[in-house]
Amino acid sequence: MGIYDIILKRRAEGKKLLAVLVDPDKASDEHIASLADIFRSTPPDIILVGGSLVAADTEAVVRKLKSITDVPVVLFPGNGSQVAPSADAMLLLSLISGRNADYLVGQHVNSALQIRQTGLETIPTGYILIDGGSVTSVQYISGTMPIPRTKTDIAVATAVAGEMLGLKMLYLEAGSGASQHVPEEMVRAVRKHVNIPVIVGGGLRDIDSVKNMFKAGADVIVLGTIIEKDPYFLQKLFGFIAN
Ligand code: 1GP
Repeated sequence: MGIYDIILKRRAEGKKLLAVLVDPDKASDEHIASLADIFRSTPPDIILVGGSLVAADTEAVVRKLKSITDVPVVLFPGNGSQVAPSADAMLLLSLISGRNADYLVGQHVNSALQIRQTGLETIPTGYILIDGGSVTSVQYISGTMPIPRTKTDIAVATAVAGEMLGLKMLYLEAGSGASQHVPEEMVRAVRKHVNIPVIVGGGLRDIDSVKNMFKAGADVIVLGTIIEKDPYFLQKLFGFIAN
């Protein structure tokens, strides 16, 4: 079963998914060893690998992760150079909140044939950047303006357009390390208007926020910075989920 089908199946069963984002530039051997330790008892559902600006060899990092865990590894590429054949799937992200043709379709054209040769499962995903209270790497690198936090109607219209265009998932992103996560009200409104899975990430660093995002209708939550700082946060979160 492909990764997208797993996500749909879990959703049909009323389950939520947790994804941990690994930035290849921060994936030191020490960090991967601590992830290996934690994933033995509290594995996330998905590992995302990628970043807006990556210097490290993504394929090498994917291989290391595959050697320490059976958790599916899904590419979350900041651009067309982050294709790693050893991954299980790739989010084919189109930055639909922006008006920069390069991130809407240009990077995809550059890497399409290479991706096809790898045989990777691709999951077309509408990437929607929401103002997270500070300028994030993705905003700067993509040269796009995020949707203002108060403009729920624009977020909804963008999400509906993405669904109508045939995208299979939506990713509401405040940006890695954002000072504020995506507003719950916005997640709730988007959830109400679309049927495809909704991923939410950026600036989530406490249990209540994760809980509230799931309650608002997120199907998948992405945690990056908090796990880099405190990998054992996953255990605390599992404790909460178990209770
Ligand atoms: C970034 O949504 C992810 O693309 C994760 O964000 O690093 O803030 O958890 P954080």
